[in-house]
Amino acid sequence: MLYLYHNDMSVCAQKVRMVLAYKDLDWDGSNLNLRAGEQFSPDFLKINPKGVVPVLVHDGETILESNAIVQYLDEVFPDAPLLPQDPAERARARGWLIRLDAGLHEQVAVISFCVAFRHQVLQRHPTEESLHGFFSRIPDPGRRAVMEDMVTNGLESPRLRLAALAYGTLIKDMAAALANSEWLVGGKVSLADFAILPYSERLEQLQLSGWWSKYPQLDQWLSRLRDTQAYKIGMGEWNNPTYSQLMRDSGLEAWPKMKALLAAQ
Ligand SMILES: N[C@@H](CCC(=O)N[C@@H](CS)C(=O)NCC(=O)O)C(=O)O
Repeated sequence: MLYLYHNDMSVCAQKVRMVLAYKDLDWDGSNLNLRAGEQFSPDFLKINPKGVVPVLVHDGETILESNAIVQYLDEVFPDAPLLPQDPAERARARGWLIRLDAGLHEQVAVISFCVAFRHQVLQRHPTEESLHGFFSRIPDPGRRAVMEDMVTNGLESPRLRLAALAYGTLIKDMAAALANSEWLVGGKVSLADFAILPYSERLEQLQLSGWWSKYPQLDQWLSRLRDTQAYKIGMGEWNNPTYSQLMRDSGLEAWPKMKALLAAQ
């Protein structure tokens, strides 16, 4: 009944899997290998012409966009609601989701690729011809240009500084929201927490948690969420150790540069 096209380590798929788990919903799915370019296969492009995961198929409806998917799930399966009742709090929770679409999602990709994932691409495509073939399969020219920059320039990409600055702002806003509250919005876990969690965990996997060392409430929030079944089922069980190892090793190597990027704010 619920079918998810996803990827084990994709931040937006992690968010959807946690919501499915929180609501105790049964689902089936395909875990696409994004490095092998399965998202650009003709069959998948028919499902999502953008060539990205996640995609949810439910009762014949195809739902694109992870933030639309989680809100759809919350409406169609209202047990264990994940948006607050109070309209102002609902609006604030949605504000955290919008923030991802308004840039943060792209910034996490920049940081992940410039620090770690570019190494996977370079390893898979050791010759210039093969690398060119990889870039040319990306259908959208804007996305192709960003990928070329991240893979080619890595830590020297000018995009990296902008991504670090965006994260600097996010961290300050999270610290303020969590100063006197266990959750980002209201007195209970919500879509806001499950949406932002993968973007914080990713930084930790990339050894960047030093960016929020002066805000212990962020670590406390992270461990509170890691104690939930939703996290354990939706994220923990899908952790890909090869990716984690790469993020740890390349993150440690990149830390002096990454620390300086944020310190320069
Ligand atoms: N706005 C989209 C973004 C989807 C997206 O960028 N997904 C990534 C994984 S997190 C992807 O499929 N990337 C494919 C690629 O890198 O080619 C959403 O929230 O669903």
